[in-house]
Amino acid sequence: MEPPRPTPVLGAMQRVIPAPVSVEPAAGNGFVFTAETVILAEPKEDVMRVARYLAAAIGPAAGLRELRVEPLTAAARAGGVQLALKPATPGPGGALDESYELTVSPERIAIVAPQAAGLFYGVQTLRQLLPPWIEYRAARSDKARPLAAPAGRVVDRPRFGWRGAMLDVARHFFAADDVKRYIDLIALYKINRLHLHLSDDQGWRIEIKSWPKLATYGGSTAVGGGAGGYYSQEVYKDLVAYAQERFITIVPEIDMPSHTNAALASYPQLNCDGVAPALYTGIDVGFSTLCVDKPVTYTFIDDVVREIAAMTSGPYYHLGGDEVEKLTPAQYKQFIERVQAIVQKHGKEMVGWDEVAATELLPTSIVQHWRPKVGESLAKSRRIIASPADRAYLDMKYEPSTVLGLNWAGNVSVRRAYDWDPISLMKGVNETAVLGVEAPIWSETLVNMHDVEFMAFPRLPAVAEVGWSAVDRRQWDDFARRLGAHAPRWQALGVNFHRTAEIQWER
Ligand code: TNX
Repeated sequence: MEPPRPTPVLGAMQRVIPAPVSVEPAAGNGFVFTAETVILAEPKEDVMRVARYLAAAIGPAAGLRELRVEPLTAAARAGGVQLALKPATPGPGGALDESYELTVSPERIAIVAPQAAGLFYGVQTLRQLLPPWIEYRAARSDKARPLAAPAGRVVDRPRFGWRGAMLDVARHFFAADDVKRYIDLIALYKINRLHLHLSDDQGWRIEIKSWPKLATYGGSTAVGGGAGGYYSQEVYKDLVAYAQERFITIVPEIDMPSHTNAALASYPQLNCDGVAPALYTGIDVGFSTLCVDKPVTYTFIDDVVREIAAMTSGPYYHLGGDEVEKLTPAQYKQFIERVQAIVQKHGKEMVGWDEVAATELLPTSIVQHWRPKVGESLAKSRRIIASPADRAYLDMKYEPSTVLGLNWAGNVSVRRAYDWDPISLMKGVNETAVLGVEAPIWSETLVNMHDVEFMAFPRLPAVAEVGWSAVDRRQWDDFARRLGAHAPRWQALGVNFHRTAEIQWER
């Protein structure tokens, strides 16, 4: 028996965030899911993984519990939801090709991409084409619900290879399940890096087996004096794998030489005077520093980098390097260059906040621009991520009346978070040096995921589009309209988003 035809979701093709390269809605019926619908995937492990992700994401909503996944063979090319690879054209410098094409017709849904990553992004677009109720847990019953995707074609590829989010798990600790939820939410917007700020004055959040007190003592509190916490190595590895399955690379950061009170409190020998300070639960910055003249400091750093590098599948390691008030410029320079060599020795590419641009960097090292003013040293940097605080810091208040957040870089409305371009904003910087963008969330004022979500939504999708979409596809009024249409989906996902008056929210 034919299932009842659902009312088509008007304009679903027009709501995709980040804006694709091209979207062509087609006249007539779209694809209707039935009990017979199968996912046909090229029989390769990473493609099958995307297929299983898709099956789990939409199958239950369609009342199919799990859509069946079968190998895509020539004979099977007739119908279903197809995930297929096509020959890749290698990008400059062997860059990963994250493009995809998605075609929806009454006969089939086809996602074609050169790499599994592109198939995953095609799946995220497909998810956005489907009605928001698929995201409700309650929709995951065994009652069949009519589900359809609108007909049309999407051709898409990202502008930048680095589309990041950052979570400060040091000022307040967020447990692994919270981080997984954040990973799931950012994946919907095709973010592909999650930078974890794993240590700061107020807490050390990752188990280091050779220096166990870092986590057990240094991780025992948080801003305001709460309980703190840390990830065991098993839990961290599981997070890395969970992110990787969603094509997100974890970028671990252990901030140094400053922002290190938690480490200094855990081990007296890391202090120049050999005396451990008390744990710190305030929100000042710049006051702490590792003892850069002691050999033990570099033994400590080598151990930390080695253990973290061994657990991190991605190529990056972030050494922080920001807001150092207790060292001379010469001491700072020597320190960063020495730690950079340690990072390189352990096979990772160094990332540092923009202060590191004043040192001698290796060609592979990456500078993360954060201070709104662009300094001369940034202009000569060869690899740059744009996180200008007055645009991309999602811990800034939206407006003066926002209760959560800080405002040292001003208020960041959704429009401010959206209406900028990394290349024209960082004047004097070589265009080809810009790897992409990242939206950090610092957690001095954020105590749980409810708070984090309030700051991230709706600004995270705004920065995601800055990172993904071509300049000529980005226009504020159009974005604001698309964004308003995402409210029912966030509601279904249980996202605590800020209903800012800048946007007309769809109900
Ligand atoms: C500046 S951004 C900091 C952080 C704070 C943040 C608050 C950066 C490299 N340093 O230590 O948490 O401002 O917005």
